[in-house]
Amino acid sequence: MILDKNLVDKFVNITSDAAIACHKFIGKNNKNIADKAATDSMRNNLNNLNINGKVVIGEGEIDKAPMLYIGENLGTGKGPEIDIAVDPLEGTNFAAKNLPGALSVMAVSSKGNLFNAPETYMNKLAVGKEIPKDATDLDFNIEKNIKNIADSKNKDLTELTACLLDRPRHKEIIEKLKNLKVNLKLITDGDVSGALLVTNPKYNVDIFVGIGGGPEGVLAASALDAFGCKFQGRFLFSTDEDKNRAKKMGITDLNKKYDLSEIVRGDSVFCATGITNGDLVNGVELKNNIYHTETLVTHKNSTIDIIKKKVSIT
Ligand code: VTB
Repeated sequence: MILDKNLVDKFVNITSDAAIACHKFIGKNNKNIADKAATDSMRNNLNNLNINGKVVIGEGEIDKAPMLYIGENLGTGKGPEIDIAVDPLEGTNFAAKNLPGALSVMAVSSKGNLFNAPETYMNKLAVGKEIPKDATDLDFNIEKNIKNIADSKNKDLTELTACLLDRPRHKEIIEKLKNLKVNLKLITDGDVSGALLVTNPKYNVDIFVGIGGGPEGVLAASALDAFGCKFQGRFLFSTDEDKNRAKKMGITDLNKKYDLSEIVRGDSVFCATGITNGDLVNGVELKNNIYHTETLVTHKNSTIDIIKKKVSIT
């Protein structure tokens, strides 16, 4: 197995370190400085690993360096070929404003198994593993998806909750959900975390829907795969530039609906460390010169865990 336990532990250290690097910039109302701290930490640590890694989901193209850019090679080059998806600081606003929900996120797979996603929006749908696969679909209208979820959970519509980004583009779907008397969980940012709320009934979210970042969709999909949940996504290309870039990336059908199995194939690892406290994990805490971090780690077919780490201040 390429992604063995030893490598998984190292990936956990990487998002944990990136979260720690961000810690001193929480609440400084400066998104860029916090993002840079997390990115620099992630890049340095990944470059020290004995892998032949390549960024398939990053923060832009090469001209946007110093962010981790799509196509960037990482690692010593002496090791397995690995595809890496990164979002060193997911929820930059949360970190800058000291609000709950900031995460440092990474997903990895062996080469060729993570979708090489363009930096465009994606229309997404995620539901928990208890919902039959054919009960929901990105191409069903929201009324049908909600009614089918209610039927399969044997619940009233008023007992269901839909999570989506609070954006003007979702005005219509929000109105429809309100008319159905479904409860809303409207998040301001952070739709990796939002999508993962369908993984456990304790979060009380029955469906995650709506348009968010494509890269965040692929990251969420890798964790949802380990949880056995359903995810579908369709990229939205609005400008000619977007469309041309997609074609260069080998996407021929710009309107294609992707199932989870086409976004993440085979084995994958997902790590998300809390920077500020959130639904999934707690944020970094500094006590007596020791940083405490919490990381949600999923490794398909082997691990779903919250790893707590203590790291002495250096
Ligand atoms: C989401 C969310 C991110 O961007 O993908 C969102 O997960 C989508 O973009 O945390 P808009 O803000 O343009 O709606 C973030 O909110 C920020 O990257």
